[in-house]
This record gives sequence, structure tokens and C-alpha cells, in this order.
Amino acid sequence: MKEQLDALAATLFAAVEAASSEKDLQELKVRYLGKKGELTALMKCLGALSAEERPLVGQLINTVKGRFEEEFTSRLAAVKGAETRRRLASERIDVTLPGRRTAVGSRHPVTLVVEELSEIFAGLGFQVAEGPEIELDFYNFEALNFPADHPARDMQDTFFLEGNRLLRTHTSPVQVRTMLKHAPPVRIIAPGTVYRCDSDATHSPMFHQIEGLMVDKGITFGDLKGILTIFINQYFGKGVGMRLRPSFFPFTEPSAEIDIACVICKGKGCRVCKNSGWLEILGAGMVDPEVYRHVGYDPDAVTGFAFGMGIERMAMLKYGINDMRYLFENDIRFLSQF
Ligand code: 2NL
Repeated sequence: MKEQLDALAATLFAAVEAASSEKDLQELKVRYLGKKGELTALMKCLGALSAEERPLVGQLINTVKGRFEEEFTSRLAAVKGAETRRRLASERIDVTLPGRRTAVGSRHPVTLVVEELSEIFAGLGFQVAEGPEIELDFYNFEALNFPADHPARDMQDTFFLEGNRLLRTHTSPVQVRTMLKHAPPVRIIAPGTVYRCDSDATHSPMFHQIEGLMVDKGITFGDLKGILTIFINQYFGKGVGMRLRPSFFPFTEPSAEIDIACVICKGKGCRVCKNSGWLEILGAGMVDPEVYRHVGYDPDAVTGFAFGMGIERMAMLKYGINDMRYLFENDIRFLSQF
């Protein structure tokens, strides 16, 4: 029995030495010292021994058990230490590596221009007004002195919707709504998306406009010219050449178109200005008395001016974009340059 015990002890301690995880060690403990363990089995045989042998063998078993406890504890500590070192090594991070950059987008040139124009006009006392893109005939046409069956309505290439509704063809209805709500004086700009049923190399069915309106007692055409001169000098730079030409709009009388000296060729003549040296950038005029009647203003008490311009055109001239389609394609290689 002593030989049996020695052999068992030898395999047991070799196994403890070879265990490479806490799980291995716990399994060994069960296998040798558990209820059905091999060492436990030997202890149960003690009764079969003689009275002289029994204490000797019992003591030997206890020595083996004691040594097992010691070796188990120290092996467990070693295995746990190794496991911790392995985990720390695999989880190690290099804190000297550069951080991952968050990709930050940029604003669309149309947005940039709306913001710049809004800031310039804010400096001149204008507030930003907004309104719906789905409009009624009254706000888009009727109140602006486009009589029913007037050919100018066809010129606007309107997208009509069900129930007398349409997509606004300009931002003028925002000004109509503002005048219906607020008594004069008003000094607003209305930037926004507008729609016209027209699509080719130079026309998009969806584009952007900014309009302005200033109404008060005693506003003159001189105020119109003064405000727009300040605006043009701020947006395009001081001293840019400028001229007014007579024009026509149903909602203003008199009306004018405003040109600036071509920003590309400085007035010498080029492809962009079609060799004229001038670029048309704004339409404007004194608000027609007929508009005041539609919004409940007294045309004998107040006067005012209004103007409108295309945002895409302003963006193209400022950033030297030669094809409007770039503004609608949303190609990241184009957009990330702004
Ligand atoms: C252009 C010309 C213009 C207006 C817009 C306007 C609005 C009201 C009353 C009178 Cl509520 N006028 N707006 C006036 C003149 C010209 O736009 O070329 N736009 C791109």
C-alpha cells in the first residue's frame, strides 16, 4: 500500500506541476481529494490494515495531503499570475499612438452664401423671415399682382399640386405673409428653396433665392440704390462697378435690374459675362401699390422697395464655380473644398 501511495503521490505532484490553469488545478483536487477521489479511496482502505500499519500509512496520507495543499496553493498563485500577465499583454494599448480623427463635414456653398448674405443684411437692419415651400396661388401670384391668366404665370413654370396648392416659384410669398401679419415698418430678407418646372444645363427645378423687402413712410428709390450699393460692395468687394437698367416685374414699379462689372475679367469681356463686361445679379424695384392693397397696407401712407437674387449664381461668382450642376451633385470631392 505504501508503494501504491508513493506512485499516486508522484503522479499527483507531477500533475500539479504541469497544470497550466486554475481549472486544471480544481479538476485535480476533485480527482484526488473529492468524495470519489483516488486519495480518498486509499483512506477508506485504512481499516483493512493492521493496527501497527494503520497510523503509519495514515500519517503518510496526511503528509501527501498537506504537501498537496501547499503545492496547490503555490501553483494556483503562479497560474493566476501567468494568466494576468497574458491578459495584460494582450490588452496592452499604445497610449503614444495618435487619436482617431472624427470626420467633420463642411457646409454646402449655398448654405455659406445664405449665411453671408444674411449677415450683411442683418448689419443693415434686416431680419430673416421664413415660410412654407408649398404655397397657395394667392400668396405666390395673386397678392403679387399676377392677374389670373396673366402670361407671367406661365413664365414661372409652376409645379402645381392638388387643391389649389403649388410649390413656391420665388420667396416673395414669405414677404406677403409677413406684411399680412405685421404693420409697417418691415425690413426683412427671405432666403429659401424655390421650384420651377425647368431643367437643363443652366436651370435646376429646385434652386435657392433670397429676397428683401423694406417698407416704411417715405422710402425712395434712392434708399433702394443705397442699400444695394452697400450690399454689393460688402459681398463682392469695395469699388466694384455697378449699373442699373430699367426692367419689369408685375410686383414692382418702377423696376430695375442691377449689374456688376464682371468679377472674372474686371469688365474687359469674357465667356462668363458673354463679352459684355457686366453680370446681372439682382432684380429690384419699388413695391407696386397693387401689392399693398392685397396685404392691407395703405399705398398712400407707405412706400418701399424689394429685391431678389439667385443664391446659386451668387455662390458661383464668389467661388469661381463654372457649372451650376456642381452645386446639386453633392460630390464629396467638390463639397469638401468649402
Ligand atoms: C429676381 C427679381 C425680385 C421682388 C423680387 C418682391 C416681393 C414683394 C413685393 C415686391 Cl412681396 N417685390 N420681390 C421684387 C423685384 C425683383 O426678384 O431677379 N429674382 C431672382
